Amino acid sequence: MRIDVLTIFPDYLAPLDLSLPGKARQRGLLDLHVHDLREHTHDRHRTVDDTPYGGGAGMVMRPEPWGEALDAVLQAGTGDSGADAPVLLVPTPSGRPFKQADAERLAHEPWLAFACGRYEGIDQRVIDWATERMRVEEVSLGDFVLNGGEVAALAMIEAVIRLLPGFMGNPESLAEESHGSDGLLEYPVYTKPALWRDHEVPDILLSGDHGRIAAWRKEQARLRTAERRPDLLPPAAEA
Ligand code: 6GU
Repeated sequence: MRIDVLTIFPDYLAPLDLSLPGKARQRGLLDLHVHDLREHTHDRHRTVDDTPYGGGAGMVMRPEPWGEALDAVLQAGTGDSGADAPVLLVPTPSGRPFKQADAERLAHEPWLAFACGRYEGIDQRVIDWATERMRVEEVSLGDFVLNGGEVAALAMIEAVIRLLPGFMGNPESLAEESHGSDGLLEYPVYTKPALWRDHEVPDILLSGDHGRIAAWRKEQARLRTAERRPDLLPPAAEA
């Protein structure tokens, strides 16, 4: 998979050189290109923002550097990804929620690009122009505000690339996890020792009875989901 990231802070993406993503890059599973948006400015101060039309607080990212940067990405990536355009993800708190199902769907794409905005956002015409040329998705991590799209892009990239075939050492660990196929949160987990600081591992897990253990885990997942994320539970049957 090819991934392009456009940002004014390329260093924010440095963690993708580490650990599993780093290995995936070395092994050629992930072809990552991080681009500095300021390379596509032409004034002495390398200005990427300006005041909003209509007034108001904050600054808006100017469209021209974005247009040039996206043109360069389209030119560079066409060919070696096998696609003629990436799916463009625009992280923004005003996007629709990014879910595990999105990560699973995007993991099948040959080419993704992330447009990381700062300040009050990117001039909407950049999104509108891009929509005429590629699939564009404005997506959010949740109902809170970050300073820019970089940390969100990092999170989304990790969510996608860990699903690539061959990425994980132990693909079975993908089978049972929160937001997985049953839609519930993960049950609590324990390891040795069986007694630690007066806290015991639940007896059932030491019983060797795999049927009862599976039933207990399912119930724990349901209880935890009801407590923390009741919105994820299937609707209760009508009486
Ligand atoms: Cl995707 N971007 C920003 N800037 N803030 C966020 C977010 C994204 N998701 C939650 N907060």
